[in-house]
Amino acid sequence: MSIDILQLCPVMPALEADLAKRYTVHRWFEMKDQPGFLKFHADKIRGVVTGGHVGIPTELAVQLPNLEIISINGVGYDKIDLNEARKRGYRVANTPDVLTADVADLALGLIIALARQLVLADNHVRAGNWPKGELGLGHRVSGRRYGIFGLGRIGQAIAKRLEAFDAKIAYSGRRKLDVPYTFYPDINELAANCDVLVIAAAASAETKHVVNADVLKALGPNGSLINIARGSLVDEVALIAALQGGTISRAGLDVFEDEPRVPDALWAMKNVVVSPHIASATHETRRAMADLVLANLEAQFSGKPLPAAVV
Ligand code: 8YV
Repeated sequence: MSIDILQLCPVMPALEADLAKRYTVHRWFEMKDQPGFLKFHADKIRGVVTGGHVGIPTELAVQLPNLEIISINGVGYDKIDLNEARKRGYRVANTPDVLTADVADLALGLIIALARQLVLADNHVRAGNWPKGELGLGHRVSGRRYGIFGLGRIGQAIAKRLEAFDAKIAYSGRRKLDVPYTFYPDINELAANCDVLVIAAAASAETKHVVNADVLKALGPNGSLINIARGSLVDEVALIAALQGGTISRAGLDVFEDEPRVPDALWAMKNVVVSPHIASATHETRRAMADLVLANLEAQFSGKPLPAAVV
């Protein structure tokens, strides 16, 4: 008998096809009558497939009495109530490691795009402005001071790439690690001692708005902020004020507090580069993530250990 899966958000077409081959998939995000679906089919659902940026609202999870596994197409599990999972005894699995390189690559992309004005330069040429005027000078990427908040798998991959740019690397995190970078226990100190502050920590109650007005002040008028982690780590209102008032110089952002809403004030600024949460969005990585999503489901339904269990 086919196993019923609830899919909470779109995933790459190849994963959609693979899921459809193996399971009966119910597409929650396209349903016109979600309460009606739950009334008649909630007890059939044994698995949920969702994105890291979507997770599952607890009020939905509690309505799935036979849920066995939430398989996340992503590494972040901040939008999932792990206590509820432990209490109810269903599993939560994610896709770590396979996306680390891509996310680190995008961090470097944003760093370079911002300092070297790549987006403005592209617009300048496309608008036919090259013969008419100067773009203005950018800033050097190599040899500068970089502060990484969160030196986990992704933070370390960013540091490794920055080493090739002769960067002076410092970091903050839960604890000092055995790495050749300067450790600052406090993010304010990290911000005060770097030119580019890179946010690479997981979202949690502890890290919510960890980048606030004080941290931005410490980063200072020549400082840049890069965020490839989660929007919730940065107080967006404080960030907009800091960019508008010259408290910091620039920001490169792949994630936002209320996605997919990007505040107009951010779009309007030339010293900001934005991307639509694409850090893991390559064919290669999304295929590897898809394989892990499938492997986690497969393991659960055949009683084997999960390849990437969170709970
Ligand atoms: C994805 C992510 O954008 O891994 C995560 O936690 O946020 C991203 O990789 C998303 O989860 C795709 O579904």
